[in-house]
Amino acid sequence: MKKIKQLFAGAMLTTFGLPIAQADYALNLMEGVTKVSNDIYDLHMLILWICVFIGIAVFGTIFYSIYHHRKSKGHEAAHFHEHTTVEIIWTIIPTIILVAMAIPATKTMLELDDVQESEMSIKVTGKQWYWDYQYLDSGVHFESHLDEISEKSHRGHTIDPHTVPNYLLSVDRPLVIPINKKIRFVFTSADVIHSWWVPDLGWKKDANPGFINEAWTSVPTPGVYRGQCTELCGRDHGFMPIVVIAMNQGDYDNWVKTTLEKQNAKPDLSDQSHEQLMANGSSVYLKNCVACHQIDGKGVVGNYPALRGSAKVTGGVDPLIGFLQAGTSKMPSFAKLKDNELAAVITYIRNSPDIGNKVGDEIQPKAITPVYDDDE
Ligand SMILES: [Cu+2]
Repeated sequence: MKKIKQLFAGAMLTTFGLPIAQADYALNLMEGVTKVSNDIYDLHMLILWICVFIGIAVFGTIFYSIYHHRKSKGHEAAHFHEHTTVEIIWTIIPTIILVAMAIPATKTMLELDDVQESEMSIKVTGKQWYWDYQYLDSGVHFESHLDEISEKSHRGHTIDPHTVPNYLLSVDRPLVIPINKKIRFVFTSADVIHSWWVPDLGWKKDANPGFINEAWTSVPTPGVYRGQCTELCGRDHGFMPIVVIAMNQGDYDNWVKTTLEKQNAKPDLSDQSHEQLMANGSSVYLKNCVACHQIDGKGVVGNYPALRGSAKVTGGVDPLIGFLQAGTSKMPSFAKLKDNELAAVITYIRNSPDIGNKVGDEIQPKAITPVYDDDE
């Protein structure tokens, strides 16, 4: 089996240049790391082998009959209609096979859906175009965006994607979970339908606006598990990957502690240099603005206005701050950004050569006057 896999992988690589075929799952489903994913894999193999057996039995009989009872040998077709015994047999046997397949399938489905006795819960909200993770027990709450280098590579076309590690499968902030703990996920969406899928966990779940879906996992081995939003309809679902890091309970507890400390710390509102503001602003822009206004600030004609040369962007600072904090019917409010992030991104869009603006100023965090309170 391994040899066939290698041959297949080699053929895919030389014929189509597809390095993905080298992965272990090129020829079959991957087994995943959780008990549920292993059960799904076993179920899949069981059904597959039943199908293979039926296929061989049915086609074997057909080919044998055609060959051995051919006309040139002097055989003649039988002329009979209806045969009660045969009809009963070909009804009963498939029924037994179907029931035999339904039993393990139902067992696995029930196991998949059983979120009872979960030890912790994480709320996952799909947003255009990132994931929002809220740990309902500890209060940890953050957004998880496509990593900057993948973002720059796929939008700017200046970085060769082949040089980007885990291209389009890396995020700035991964979802961290403890191993050997039953974790319940609740899924919803703030805008359109998304679909949360990490193959190693064995399942995927739709995140629908206005609905809550549930799923659970318990990962036995520490590691990094990658996945993607697999919703089809919509522009950028392919650019909101998922990274799950499973770690020992002790490491996880430390992570929660440091994350909460950072999360609750007051933002640094001291003055920053132009370079600092521009670097931070670029990072904020890539996470929050680039999907609509594009990496070159030209926007999308008819849909998203250009920032390049825009009077609103290069004009008065206070109206621009107010506009970003308030949002419009077409653009969400960015009051969620901390004052230092807002100051940096405003500096960036007014001064970045990539965006095509050069006002020659810098906006310091202190200049941000809150329209809405920063705190949620
Ligand atoms: Cu999505």
